[in-house]
Amino acid sequence: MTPTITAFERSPDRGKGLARDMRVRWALEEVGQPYGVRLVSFAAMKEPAHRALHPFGQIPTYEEGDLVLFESGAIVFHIAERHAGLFPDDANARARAVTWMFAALNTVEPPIVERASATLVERDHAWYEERLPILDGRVRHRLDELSSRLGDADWLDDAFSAGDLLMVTVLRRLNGSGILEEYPTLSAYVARGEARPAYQRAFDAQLAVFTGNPPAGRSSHPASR
Ligand SMILES: N[C@@H](CCC(=O)N[C@@H](CS)C(=O)NCC(=O)O)C(=O)O
Repeated sequence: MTPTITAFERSPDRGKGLARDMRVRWALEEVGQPYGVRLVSFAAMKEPAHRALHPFGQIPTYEEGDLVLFESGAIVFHIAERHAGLFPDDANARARAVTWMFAALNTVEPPIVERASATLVERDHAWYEERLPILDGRVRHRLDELSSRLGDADWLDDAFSAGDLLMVTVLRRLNGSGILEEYPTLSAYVARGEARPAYQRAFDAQLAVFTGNPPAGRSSHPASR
């Protein structure tokens, strides 16, 4: 059954791969699963019809028959469980991949999102200039630790996994901050993720929503709510 995901009708990042449907698109592309996309406006996301799918009124969601999921991490986990390509076969290696998924979303993403939110909505406050270096410091702290662990490896635990997929998308949220560039090994890690054909297909599909030129082969439905 072809799943349908939701994505921004008009993404604030102008379709540059930062909205979290990118994670889901990338995962689906990695495993070769075709998917449909229903685009939603900011207003529609807060309507009851969308909240029935996503209690917090956000994207992405994932519908597959009777199954409705929200939370990008849970959706990627579901895709990785149902298809080959995102989890290693070995049970312990798979458990470590899951650990990296949680680390990406629970340990690395929070300071990055906190910083990004501050730059968007706290700029006009008198204390912003004092707060930003504190937030930068929290991000750097995590990147110091992550780059130490990654070392010269290509991926976090041997082969590319759903853990890397989420970590790369999380680190990409630093685009424009200049911080990631301070970490050459992490920058190279993100570039490796971005160079994967599946990533590129997902990126092109997300960007096409913004430009209005969907690539061939995608079934992209207009917003219905
Ligand atoms: N933890 C959620 C976060 C979802 C989220 O923040 N979605 C954003 C787009 S990337 C959104 O819908 N923002 C609009 C809003 O919150 O009104 C996930 O990973 O799926």
